[in-house]
Amino acid sequence: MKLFVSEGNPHCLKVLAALEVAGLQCDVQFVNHEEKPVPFLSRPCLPALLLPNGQHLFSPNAICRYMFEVSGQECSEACDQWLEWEATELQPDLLQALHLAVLQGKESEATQVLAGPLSYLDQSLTKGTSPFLTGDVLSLADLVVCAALHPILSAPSLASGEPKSVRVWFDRVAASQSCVSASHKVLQGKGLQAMKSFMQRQPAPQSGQCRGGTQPCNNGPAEDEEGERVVSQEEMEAAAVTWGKGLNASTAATKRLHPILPQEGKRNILLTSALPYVNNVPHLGNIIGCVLSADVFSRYGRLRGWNVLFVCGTDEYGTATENKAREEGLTPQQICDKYHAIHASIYQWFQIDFDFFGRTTTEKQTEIAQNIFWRLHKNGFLVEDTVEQLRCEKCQRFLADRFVEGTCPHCNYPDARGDQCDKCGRLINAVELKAPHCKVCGQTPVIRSSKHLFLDLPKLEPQLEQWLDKTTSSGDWTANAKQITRSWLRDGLKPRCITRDLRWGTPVPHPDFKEKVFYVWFDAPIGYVSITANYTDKWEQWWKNPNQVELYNFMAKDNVPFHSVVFPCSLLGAQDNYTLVNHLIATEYLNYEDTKFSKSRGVGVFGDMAKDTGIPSDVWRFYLLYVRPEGQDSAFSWADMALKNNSELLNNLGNFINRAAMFVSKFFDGCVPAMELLQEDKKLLALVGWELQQYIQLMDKVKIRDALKHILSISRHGNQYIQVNEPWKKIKGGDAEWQRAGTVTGVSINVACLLSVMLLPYMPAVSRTIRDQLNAPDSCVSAMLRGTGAFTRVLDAGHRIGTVSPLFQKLEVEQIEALKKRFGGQQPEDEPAKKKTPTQNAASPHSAATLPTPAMDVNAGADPEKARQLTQAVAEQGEKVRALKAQKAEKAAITAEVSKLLELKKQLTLAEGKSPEPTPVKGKKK
Ligand code: B3M
Ligand code: ZN
Repeated sequence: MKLFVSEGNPHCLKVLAALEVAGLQCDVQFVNHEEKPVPFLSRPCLPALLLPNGQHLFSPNAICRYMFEVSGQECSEACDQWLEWEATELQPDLLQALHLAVLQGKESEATQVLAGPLSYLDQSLTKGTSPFLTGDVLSLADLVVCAALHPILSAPSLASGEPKSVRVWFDRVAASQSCVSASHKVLQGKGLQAMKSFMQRQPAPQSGQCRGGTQPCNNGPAEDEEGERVVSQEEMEAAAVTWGKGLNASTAATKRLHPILPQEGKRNILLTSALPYVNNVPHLGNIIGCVLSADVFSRYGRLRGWNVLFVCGTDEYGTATENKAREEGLTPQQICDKYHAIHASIYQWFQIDFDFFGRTTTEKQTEIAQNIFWRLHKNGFLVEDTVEQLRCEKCQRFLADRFVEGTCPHCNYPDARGDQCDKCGRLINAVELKAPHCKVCGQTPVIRSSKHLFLDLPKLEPQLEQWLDKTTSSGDWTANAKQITRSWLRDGLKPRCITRDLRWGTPVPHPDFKEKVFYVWFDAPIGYVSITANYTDKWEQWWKNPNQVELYNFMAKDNVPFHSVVFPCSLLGAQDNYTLVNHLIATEYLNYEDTKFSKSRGVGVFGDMAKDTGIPSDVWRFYLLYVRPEGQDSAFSWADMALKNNSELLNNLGNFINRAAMFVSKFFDGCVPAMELLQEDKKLLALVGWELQQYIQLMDKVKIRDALKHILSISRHGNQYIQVNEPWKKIKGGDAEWQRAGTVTGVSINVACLLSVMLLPYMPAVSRTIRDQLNAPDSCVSAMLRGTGAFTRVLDAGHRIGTVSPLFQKLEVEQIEALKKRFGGQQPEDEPAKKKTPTQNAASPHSAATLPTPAMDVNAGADPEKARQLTQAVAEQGEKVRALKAQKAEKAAITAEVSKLLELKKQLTLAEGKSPEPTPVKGKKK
């Protein structure tokens, strides 16, 4: 007997456990996931058992059962039933849960998926009196079910919500020698991560979503053997009908008129992005975490026809600003002015389309913050207390928040800040820090007392919980936002100090606290309100209008508790009918390559440097959104950025749009040809329509990264459609063929138009360029994303398109290497040790020392206009070559055109100011 298993394959756990319990002699062989040990099966199928008679078993439960029987142990009817349940009920949910947890990092969603089967298990366990599933002794049923649940229930990040009876039973079974050793062999102590490569080979379990009832059912696509979605006849016909309807003139785009105010009968969306600290230059992680994500959603919302107001601004008060002022020898106000302008220009470059970008150091801020303060005071939600505070005798000041660092009292992280620990995320009272030291001079501070005011969170807790229950169930809160909030409440709320012994802040108006200012985290969220008030006098229509307004807050996860607990408590306690957050959207962290962004070490790309890379703003946006830390930390990687640019933007999306447009301009004199749909065209319409609907469903739920993938799927479908239908060949055929070429071209150019709309939130400039090239009416923008979304014909036969040119440029390896080096934190050796300031960075694009490759030397002999023309010529020539090859033309003819193409490419390289590729040495004389 021989058992084939593979590492990280969860189905192998149970067979190994069963083997051990059965005590059989068996040769166990670990093979890789692709191995096909069962000769007559065309797909890999593990585990598999080779029987002495040469036959194979390859259903995991059948293997277990066989082993038990051979060893002479009975498998009762009850046991059989459990095996049946495990295979048909538990497994589908389990696979979905593993997919969510292992590949998508969506742990709380994974737990939700399993709620149904676990409660069934719970009922069975609590109904009976015996400790095991089928009686008083451990049976095969226990082994199989326990092994199946093992990866999930033994993962610390996942196990928590399961019923108690299940936990007790599981711990009992999992502790058995057979389970322990099976788990060790398969998971190697790596837990969930051990299963990653196995899970990546499994088809995404989509239809399973409809079973549990907790997830929206998306009529998960049926797939054929190649994994392509099967489109039904009805779907195709429906898609063709939608297509035929064409543009509805009534959906003309509405212009944005300021001030934007809530409107009766509309979805009124107030959208905020966390207010970036003014004391530094934001890095890519900051940008994707708040402003960029919020920008994409607000652009999308406007396309959907919602009435959106998007506000943001710089967060200017606090110790961090005072620190920076000291560092740069400026006043805090000068620092704010300087960095506010830097922030504004960075966001402008990234095309962040705020309705208003304000700041927190304004009169309105003082007015509104003090008003909220007095209301809290009057309503009895502020309490006075004497506080032990750290004071640095050397610096002669109280060390609030960021002036002190030490070891976290909760998790022992050595670099905890005075107010929060970056490692465990918990809030800290500076005096609780172990081994504290002054950040300015390094001395150990002493403890002194001072009188302060506290927001009485315990008193507000019942109201808060009631509101949270409602808002988190009706709104879209990201899983991390809910989880962080829950853990805050679980730990119990304590009064929070809202005053500080500082100068740079909103003054506390109470006469007993004249020398103090508000704590930044009391003050900053009020900035959303005051910034809106600086935008319009009618700000209360947004902020004191919870019935008509939906509030979305975008932020990175470390900001969550202030937006879900502290700020809502301030507003609830003010009792002034404030609009509270409905949807709290928090990202995880973005790392830089395999480390963290660090201004001081010069590691990572900061907002002001992105434009110096020569990579267009839209491409930056695309890549950041492609790796948006949605549900899980992610990383920025130069190599990956180049890869995604070259494969997804250039070869997939850009190629499709450019081909479609080139066909119109070359084969049909720039006019969209007549279209007569055949089955194949309708199939494409249905496929595209489905992707569009997925996109809308995901975007409505702010799954920005996931939605982007559906745009790329559309162009992939489009490329395939062109490839199969070969319009460049048919154009040369008889009437019928010529007409086919027309239909395929006409459908494709309309798909391109749809893509321009779907792309708009992500890549606004590219979207605009496509629409210009297609000469598409503005009304198409508002037409296709309304309601459930409709892919309809917007460019009719006879429509004249504009001038076509390529949309994207290749990112070359050497260019990327140079950038990677430049932002990798090492200083070039011959770089004089200049004092670095954020605006005048040592690694400026014009300093030759940091630009070792000629590819980046953009100034030498570059001629942008010529380059543009040549780019077009290269594209056309490339198309010609492709067409010749496709026609299987004579070799000599192809070679001639290929050498023209190479010559054009060479000229292009020169016009771009790069040096041409080195000539290959092989076979040539020197
Ligand atoms: N400035 C923290 C941050 O940028 C803080 C956000 C305030 S939002 C009201 O991460
Ligand atoms: Zn000091």
